[in-house]
Amino acid sequence: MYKLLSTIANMLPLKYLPQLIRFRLLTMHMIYAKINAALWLLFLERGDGTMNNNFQEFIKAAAHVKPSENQLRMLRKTPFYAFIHFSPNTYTNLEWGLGNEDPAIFNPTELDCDQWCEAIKSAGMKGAVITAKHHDGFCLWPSKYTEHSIKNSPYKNGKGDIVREFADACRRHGLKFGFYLSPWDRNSKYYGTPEYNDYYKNQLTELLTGYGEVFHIWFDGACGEGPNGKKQEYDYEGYIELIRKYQPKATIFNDFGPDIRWCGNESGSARYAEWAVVPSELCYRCKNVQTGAGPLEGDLSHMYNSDSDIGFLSNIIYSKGLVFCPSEIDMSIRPGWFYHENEEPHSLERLFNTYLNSVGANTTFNLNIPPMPNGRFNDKDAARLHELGQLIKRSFADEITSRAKITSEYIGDGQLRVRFDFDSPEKISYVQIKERISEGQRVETFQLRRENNGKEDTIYRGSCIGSNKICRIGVTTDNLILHITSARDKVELEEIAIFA
Ligand code: FUL
Repeated sequence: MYKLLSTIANMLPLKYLPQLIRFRLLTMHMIYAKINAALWLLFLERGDGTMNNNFQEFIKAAAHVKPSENQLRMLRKTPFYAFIHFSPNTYTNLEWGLGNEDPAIFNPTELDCDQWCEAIKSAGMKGAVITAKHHDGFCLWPSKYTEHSIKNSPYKNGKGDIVREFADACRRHGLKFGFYLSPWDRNSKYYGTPEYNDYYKNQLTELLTGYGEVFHIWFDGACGEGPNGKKQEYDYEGYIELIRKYQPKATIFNDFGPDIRWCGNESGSARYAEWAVVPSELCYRCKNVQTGAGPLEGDLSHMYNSDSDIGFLSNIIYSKGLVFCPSEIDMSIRPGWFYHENEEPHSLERLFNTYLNSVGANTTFNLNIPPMPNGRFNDKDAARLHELGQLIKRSFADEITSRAKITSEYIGDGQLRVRFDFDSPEKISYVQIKERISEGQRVETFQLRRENNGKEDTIYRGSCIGSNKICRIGVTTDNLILHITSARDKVELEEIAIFA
């Protein structure tokens, strides 16, 4: 249609030039203004001549992009879990080992995985992921494929297996067990050659088949040089295939999916809107592309998967198709991932805020606690975890939702108002909202309001909700209105909970 209008415009006599220029400027403006572009979609035609998806159809399809069972389980049952970084770095004070460390330095004389699990549980976490191998290539289990492992350390005279001790302890304490197997390996002589992928897969198989059920498997994108100065081309597809074969219930973390993606920083900074429905080209390890291409022809290569706005409507309309891939916020309780004596744990406030901005913002939270050289968590870290768990419990202990009279009203499909009326003013500290994420993520924007003498004040403005949104408000009021101001399709809420 646009081409047709252009052709007609070009045929007009010169006296129509001013109108023609105005028409061209107007259309150019419309085409390049992403946000307003939707209005023109019905009139646009693709370069290859095929008609664009109808805008409404695409947005509706976006609203129905659904999580896999594994993703849903992770978001609903295990959104908060621990990371444990333990390796020769713990003894050399490094963050990235060189790969030539002598296994003899690794000697946790008081290793206590039960202490780890108790501390992890006290924070309310439901699982834990251990660095079975970090970039230095040292294995915390006696892998038969390398000598650079615990079997050549003094720990239990070379008879130890910390992955096993930890997996067993997790089970004793009702925690889910996961591991991180770094693809970057600064020790392996195979690194930088095709044999390395076999080496890596052999190690992966040992971990996938020898330690019971695994809930989460973590590999990062770090790809530096190995001992021979070469970089490796990782066979991620092959790694993922192995995991699906041996641990079909595990979620897989990688920068670009397939199941959980990186949030883009390691400091626990959550972003304004953390969509789980994102363009497939930015999360290209997710193979389950659930929509057709967006209605506008365009290119998202200027974005990185860690950009905060990758799920925004203004971007997804240029996508090649959408996938479901929530992000994970990973940070350490201390500045380093590994233990360094001169560091202190972060404040309770910072950790609690990160919890609200991750578990309470449609992402998962992977919080690292580094064991000390003796193999125990530092008492300060254990105490901080306990305080965090207590604060979370206290904050969400006093639910007052049932004291309210609740009325609700849909305004079309995309807008919804739910009103809570209390008999007398109540102190409200938090409002927790959950979309029925099993059916997709839909809410674009919402507000919390209160009515005062017939006038409504907005007390909280939010963007997406997704699996869980915690709004910290701190007001005293006898009424509260949740107004979903825009959504991609009919809003389906699973829960709204109000806490004093
Ligand atoms: C990164 C690694 O380079 C860091 O050492 C750490 O393990 C972090 C969780 O992932 O990619």
